[in-house]
Amino acid sequence: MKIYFNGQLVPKEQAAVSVFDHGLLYGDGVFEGIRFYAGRVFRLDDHIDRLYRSARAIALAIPMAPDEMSLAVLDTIRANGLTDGYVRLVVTRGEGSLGLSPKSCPRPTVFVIASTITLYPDEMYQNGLKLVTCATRRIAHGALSPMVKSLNYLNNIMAKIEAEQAGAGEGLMLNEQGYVAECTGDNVFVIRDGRITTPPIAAGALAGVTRAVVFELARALGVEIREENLTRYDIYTADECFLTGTAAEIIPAVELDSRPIHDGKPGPVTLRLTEMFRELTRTTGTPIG
Ligand code: PXG
Repeated sequence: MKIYFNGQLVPKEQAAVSVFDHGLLYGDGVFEGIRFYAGRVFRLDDHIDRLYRSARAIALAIPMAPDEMSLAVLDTIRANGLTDGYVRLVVTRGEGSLGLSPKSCPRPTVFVIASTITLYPDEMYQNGLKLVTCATRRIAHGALSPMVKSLNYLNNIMAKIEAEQAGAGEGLMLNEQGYVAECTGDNVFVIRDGRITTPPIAAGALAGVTRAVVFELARALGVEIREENLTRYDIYTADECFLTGTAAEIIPAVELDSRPIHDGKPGPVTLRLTEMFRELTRTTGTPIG
């Protein structure tokens, strides 16, 4: 396996960050998870844009241009001879001395891993997954913007532990006001009376790349879609519910807190969107070359 590491493709064994890297010491850095399908990288530009926005928000100057970063992603995939898989792109504050200040870190660490991904079992796409509401609230904008895809995932990890302990497929996270924010690694949508609704970004959701694709697909289908604050009530009483994410794609959610959503089966709009999404992943994207 070849890893892109600070400008070079190196064997996995040589791709190691320092114990003084602030990405490790403080979770100081940003990342992206990107999928590629059938020799094309899905929504590469959207992921690169978000990476640079996340970095800007934490005052981290990425030492290369976005175009070069895109090429690094493509080169890494090609060097590993892959056509379908998953890319993890990470930029940390870099190596520095002990102490929070990024001033001791002269050069960010940039690495790209291209690998395969274990998908959720097919059964979950056919039958849907169960959600539970987590006691851990989504981090507030005033603490760390949930828009930043940072290396600080403890908030989500705490919620994920709760979901797993409850035997659920995913955990639903609320914000400090009690409105639905998102799941631990996915955005959430409900459908009622033929209209699709998802929480606004300001409710504490990440601006998901897959979320944006769903807006495009809904419009192509002629189905109304909007951003509006949701409470758990809206999910308990929805006709359909689904989650979106780079890893999950579009996956139906059929239960929240032991209450079946509608008839407890994936709904028709969710299934149609899933089909359309799969078609897009097969036919669009930046060629690996
Ligand atoms: N919310 C959060 C908190 C996320 O981390 C999403 C929503 C969905 O965004 P995208 O852009 O993927 O549609 C995410 C994405 C991983 C992994 O390795 C996590 C994500 C994406 C890819 C891989 O756990 N989270």
